[in-house]
Amino acid sequence: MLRKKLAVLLATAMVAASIVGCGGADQAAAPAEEAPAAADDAAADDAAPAEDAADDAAEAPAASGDVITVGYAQVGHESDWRTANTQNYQDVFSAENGYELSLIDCDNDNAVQLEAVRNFITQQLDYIVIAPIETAGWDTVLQEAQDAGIPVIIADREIDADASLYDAWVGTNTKNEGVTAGNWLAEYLDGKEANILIIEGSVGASAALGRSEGFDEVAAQHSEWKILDHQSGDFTQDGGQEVMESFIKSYEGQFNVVVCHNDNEAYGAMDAMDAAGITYGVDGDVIIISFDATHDGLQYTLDGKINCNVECNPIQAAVVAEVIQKMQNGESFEATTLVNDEAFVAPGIESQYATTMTEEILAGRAY
Ligand code: GZL
Ligand code: ZN
Repeated sequence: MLRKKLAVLLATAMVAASIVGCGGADQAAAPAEEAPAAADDAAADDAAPAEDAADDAAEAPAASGDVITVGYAQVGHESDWRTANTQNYQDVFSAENGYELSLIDCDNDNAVQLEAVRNFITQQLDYIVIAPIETAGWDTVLQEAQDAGIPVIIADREIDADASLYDAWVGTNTKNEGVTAGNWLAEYLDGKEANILIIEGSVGASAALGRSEGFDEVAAQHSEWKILDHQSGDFTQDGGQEVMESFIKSYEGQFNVVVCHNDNEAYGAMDAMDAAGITYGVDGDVIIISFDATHDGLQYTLDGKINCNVECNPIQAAVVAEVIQKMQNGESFEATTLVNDEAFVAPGIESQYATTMTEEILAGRAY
């Protein structure tokens, strides 16, 4: 894995900062080429008195071991997965662990998320973590954070921005999740026809784009498969139900596979199929594939209602905290860290791509 050159720059900047005393760790984390700017600022302030510089340096949390302030621009509260991810950040970035966490629930609204990040910059937080609602539109605000000398970690999802504009990435490979779902379906169908409906995640979200890309790649290898339709359910239960209701109107009796990009959409789809008297799961007419493998999603998988559930691990905060600690200490850190996933299938199904669910597995799950 690439070791970020920032560590060297950081160490240099830390020295520069302690001499220039340009304030908190965020300045100290600025790459070396930024440090002279801070020096210029001091010069511009008519050579701020020496004691101010010393005070500023003392304030640098790195020096005094003070609280590390972290801003987390969270996607929203759209799903059980998101709830587990938020709780995990609150558990890890706690006061007793030496942090002050500002977690902003951006309610799946891209404009709100950009504003939250800009507020973190204004507040001069030490670190900014972003779980991007959409992949696009990040270059400008990331440049602003970099100009302010605040390290940025992209978490959970991916963005379409040059990697030089942020400092680290921690998340899951959602394309692989889509490939796993497709490979499992091919193994399960064993050459039988599939007429597939897909309830996608939020429009523009890398998790939705990745799962679609991976599944489509496998689907393209199977001429006996047909994707009848696909529509976004926005990663919510209501969205899953609404999309499934419209699919039933258009395709009743024509489909035998429903792919839901997360568990909450699957719960909505099951409600819609129940209302229409359509059976699903291992003993039903329709195969359900879901993603996330949250607790309730795995309960449905254990009960045979969901045939295959591909995990996407929301427990990522400790990995992010480790990167922040390394940045704080001027150590080299992983630029990219993948959080691992696996897949689960209903009892009675044996698969080379997934683990057959048991009560013990469910009891042992962290979320
Ligand atoms: C995946 C994550 C997705 C989950 C959904 O990494 O971003 O967002 O699959 C959540 O449940 O809403
Ligand atoms: Zn095939």
